[in-house]
Amino acid sequence: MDLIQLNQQSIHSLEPQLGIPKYDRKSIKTGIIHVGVGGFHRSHQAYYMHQLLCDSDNSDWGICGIGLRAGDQKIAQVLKEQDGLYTLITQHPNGKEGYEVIGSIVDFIFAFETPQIAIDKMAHPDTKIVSLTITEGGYNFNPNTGDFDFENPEIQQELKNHNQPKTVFGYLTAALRKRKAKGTPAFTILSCDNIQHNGDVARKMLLSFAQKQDPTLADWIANEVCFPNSMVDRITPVTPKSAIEFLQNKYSIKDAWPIVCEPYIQWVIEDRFSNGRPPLEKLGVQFVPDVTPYEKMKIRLLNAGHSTLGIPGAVHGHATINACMEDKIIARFMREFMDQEVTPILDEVQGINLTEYKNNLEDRFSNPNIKDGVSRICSESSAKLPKFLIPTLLENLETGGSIKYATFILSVWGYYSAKEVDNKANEIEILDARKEELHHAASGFEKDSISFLRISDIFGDLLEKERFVKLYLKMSEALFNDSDIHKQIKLIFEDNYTLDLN
Ligand code: CS2
Repeated sequence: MDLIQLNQQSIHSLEPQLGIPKYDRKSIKTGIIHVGVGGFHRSHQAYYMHQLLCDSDNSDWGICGIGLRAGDQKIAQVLKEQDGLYTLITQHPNGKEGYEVIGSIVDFIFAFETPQIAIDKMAHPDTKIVSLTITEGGYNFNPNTGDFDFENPEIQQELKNHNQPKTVFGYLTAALRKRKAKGTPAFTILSCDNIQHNGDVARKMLLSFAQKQDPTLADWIANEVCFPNSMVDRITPVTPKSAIEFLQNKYSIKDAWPIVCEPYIQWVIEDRFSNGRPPLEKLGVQFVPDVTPYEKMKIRLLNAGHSTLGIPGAVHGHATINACMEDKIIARFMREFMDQEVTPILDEVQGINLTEYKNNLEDRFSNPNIKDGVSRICSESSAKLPKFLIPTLLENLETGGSIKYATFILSVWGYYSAKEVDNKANEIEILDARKEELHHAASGFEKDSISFLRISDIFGDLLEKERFVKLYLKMSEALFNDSDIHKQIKLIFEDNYTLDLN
């Protein structure tokens, strides 16, 4: 059978089992510009907007994606060939699957090649919101001090050349400068990254940059642009080849980049917008005055929970998060970490029973049809752990709480960075912008046992916390002698280490 190339023209000839956009995509305005159209954006925000667009009252809220980086070329090409359309495949734990063609991304600009078009689009009066999924690293802060990193050569270039932006900061200031000059109201900047106080961080970073580049503009941004904090959630693994093949074999559709995700979805946003917002509450999105307790709960339990499975799981030789959950010892390790180290430092979250939330996380991580790669979870740990895990450790050091689970993760991370192979001598796929530096520092363990902890912008002043350093050294020594993860975790359950220390 001939394959049907997924695009606007072919959409009506697709199988009836497949949901297709029930709105006239040509009449949609792009009220949202999104920077960072990755898998997560396509399973989460673009899915919400797709649902919203089914109601013709909301036709101002289509999305125009923007790709700033050279690496965005592939998505630019795919979305161009497919007129922004792609299939969202929802995988339920019981094997049920949902297929829906998402139509909310009605335009895409590969800004890396055409920066001025992107600036003009952001500056257009139709643009009401610029949303971001640029990853933890994209905010360009020093993870230890939280200050903007002016050393970054791209930032230095942008500071001099206002009209040749490279990073999101150059684009946002260029577009906002234009809006200010023309008297167009400011847009909202809506961060959708897994960073606590993501809106506040976006604001602080943009204002630091703008202040250096153009102080009058910085004042205008400070007064006119809202940066709501938000908590986002939907597990979205890297698209497996099998998903592409499945669509071809079962539905005869040629979709070069479908997205696979879990059924669970959540979005909690502070209701502070500069220039209007879509009525997302109709879809169950929660608008709250303060998102802090929600984001802290999610980042410290879900995201850190992922790392507490993935890092030991990688060394043990597991490929997926569901395999880590099937491993009773690693799964129990994660739950103990959540119960003993995270739960005590969380504030009460209105309407949420934490035990149920954690049970639900276990179910989500166990979903056998998501097959979330351990390599995705461990990717960019150098940016993730300072946000997801180390703050929990610091809070417990402060209050005298348990630190053994979080400390063990940092020890295993050091071991993993030094050896780069699992216990079966297979190479571990490590995706981290700082891989070399991590490897170099961690490999020094035998000569200088705290060499890894000396990466100060990751570990901050942990090196000065005696209780932590003693435990880290014992755990690391044990691991470097015998990297049997199960054996080492059992020692922790038996309280071997802490008894020793007191
Ligand atoms: C994961 C997240 O990459 C990670 O560290 O924990 O991508 C996670 O899957 C999402 O935040 C789920 O909402």
